[in-house]
Amino acid sequence: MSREVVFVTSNRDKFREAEKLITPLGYTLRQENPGYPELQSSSLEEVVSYAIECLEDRFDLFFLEDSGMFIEELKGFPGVYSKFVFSTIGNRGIITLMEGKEKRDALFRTVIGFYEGEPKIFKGECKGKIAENPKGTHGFGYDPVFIPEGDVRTFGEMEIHEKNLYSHRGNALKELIRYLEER
Ligand code: ITT
Repeated sequence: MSREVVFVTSNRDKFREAEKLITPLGYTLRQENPGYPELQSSSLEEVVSYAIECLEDRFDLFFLEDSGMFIEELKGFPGVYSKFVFSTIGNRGIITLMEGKEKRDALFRTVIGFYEGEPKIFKGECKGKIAENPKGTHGFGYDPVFIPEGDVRTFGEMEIHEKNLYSHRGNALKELIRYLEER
């Protein structure tokens, strides 16, 4: 059986993070970016399930994922709107929204949809805090403002392998890898 796995994503940084974890196991990871309709939904799981349905005729074995950052004091914002919020107010806007807030807890979530004849869902989370100021030049998106629990640095200050140790995506990918290894 082929050990090639397709990761459908427009995001090269996500791909690099996945590659770091998956290729040492002997799989080849290929990035595809065919574009698919993104459901407007309040659930990452629904977005992913719908996307899998849209693409299941295109690839034999693939996965995709949807991620979001949920800030406790902002009632879970930006959550499923993370992409729009990042492209509009960005990290500076997040820092401004957090001004004067004592509780800076936040949660990153990733939901992976994997398809090989049938869909499967894998999830990962990472608890952390919103930094007082953006820090670091690594990674992408909200990485410079998110400090994972167990460290004092933002994801933006970490190499990919370090981020993978803590991250929502790393945790979801580890679930996927466990499944791939056991099937
Ligand atoms: P896809 O093509 O895979 O959907 P995307 O970049 O559109 O890639 P998402 O919709 O999953 O990714 O992510 C929503 C936003 O959340 C995205 O624009 C990023 O800015 C941010 N984000 C997602 N994962 C992140 C991570 O690990 N670190 C920092 N920001 C992240």
